[in-house]
Amino acid sequence: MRLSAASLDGLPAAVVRPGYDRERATIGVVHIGIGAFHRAHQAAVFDAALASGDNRWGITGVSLRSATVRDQMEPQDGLYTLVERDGDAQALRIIGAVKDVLVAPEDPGAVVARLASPDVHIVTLTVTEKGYHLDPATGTLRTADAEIAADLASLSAPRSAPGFLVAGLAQRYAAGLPPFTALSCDNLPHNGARLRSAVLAIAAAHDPALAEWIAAEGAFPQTMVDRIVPATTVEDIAALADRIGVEDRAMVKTEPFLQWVIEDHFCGPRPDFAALGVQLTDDVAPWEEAKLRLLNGAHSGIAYLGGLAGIEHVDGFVALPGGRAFVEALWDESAATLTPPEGLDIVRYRAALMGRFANGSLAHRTRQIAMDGSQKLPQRLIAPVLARRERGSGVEALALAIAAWMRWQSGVDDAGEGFAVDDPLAAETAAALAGATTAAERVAALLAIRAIFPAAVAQDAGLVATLTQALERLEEQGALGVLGGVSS
Ligand code: CS2
Repeated sequence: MRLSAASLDGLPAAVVRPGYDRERATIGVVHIGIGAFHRAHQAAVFDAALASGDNRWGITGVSLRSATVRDQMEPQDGLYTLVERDGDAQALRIIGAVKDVLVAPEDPGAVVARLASPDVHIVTLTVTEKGYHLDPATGTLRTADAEIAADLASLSAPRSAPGFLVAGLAQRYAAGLPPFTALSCDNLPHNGARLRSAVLAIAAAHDPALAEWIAAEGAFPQTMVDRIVPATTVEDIAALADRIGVEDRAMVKTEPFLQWVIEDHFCGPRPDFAALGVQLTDDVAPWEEAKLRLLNGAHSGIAYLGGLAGIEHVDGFVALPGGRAFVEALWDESAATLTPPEGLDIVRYRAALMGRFANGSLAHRTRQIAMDGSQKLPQRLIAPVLARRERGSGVEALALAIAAWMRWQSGVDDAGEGFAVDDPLAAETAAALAGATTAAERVAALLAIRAIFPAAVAQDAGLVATLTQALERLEEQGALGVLGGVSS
């Protein structure tokens, strides 16, 4: 039997159920990119808004590519279990906020119509870094990407996330409705500003008056989102079924921690975010920078070093003395580049982060984090490297993380096992490496990829030497050998 509205009553008493009438909830949110992260993060917050008695925040989820999530959720009436794991402890809560899921390629017009609904006030996005089609190093729109080229030519059947937003906003404009607030919830630097510029570029290509209206009336607040959400496995689904007596193919597993910081700039209604534990602030940038450089920066270092060494999960990496020492050393370097916002104590933040990484019940795969490194490196690792070089400070740990990414691009791990490099720029990194025969040549060839590395990196001879040395050591000793020598 599947989880559904009909099976809710039979669940064990310990499972928390939606404490509100789902039928009365109207759809005030459209979420683009309904993967596990949204279901574990923003949807849990909107679900709490509904439970508080504000029935405006039901969600339409949109998948831009496959029908998988719709096919998992529809037979379950949109219900799914949020499994919060902390060591041996586990809390189970059924989320009822998602009212329906639309698969964009099946019916793009239905998505646009939903975006133009007068009830919709907020559009959230988790389409991953590459879903914005921006040059990772500079943030400029990649107009040659097929989806963007298509949306620039016509919006009759949009394909990209920003294209859908423009089509929905165009219908609202024509109907005399106000725009919605668009909330990027991806780990991009200045995510609101980057989304806004992509939307304005596409809008301007179709109708300058529309672009002006969006620029003047719309809102694209910057956000920082944080919750570790490993991909669900078949074992997770089987274990939950044993526990609750029904099968839930849309379940998500996560940690107890959840943080959402939003720039206080909306152009329409919103839930009482502060009452829901969301931080509203005038300046998200310092929160975002701290999170990207400490949490995500360490994650990427762990992903490539751990991946090369054949370490499957994040907790396994930080259980190694050399692994933990590497993370601390990277944090020492990156933390010195931050201006922490009021209310963020970096020492406590680091200690809490290490505890989150060590959570052994999450099984967060290094391979999952290793995906799309070209899109992640600039804000996580390259930005703090450049900030330190400007001050003449050392970058040993950060350079080791970048060198591990470089070695990862070869598609062979330390045991000689081949794997596919899962990255939108994989063809470019492979082409760069093809003619290079030494570590120095490999570093030079990869640093020449301008979409990832600003010219300042290749021009810094000292930095190039540090990266080359790190890559040589990884090639000679393997990641475990190098980590064995790291102490903090
Ligand atoms: C991770 C993030 O996969 C990755 O790149 O670094 O998804 C990370 O788990 C989240 O940003 C945590 O908030």
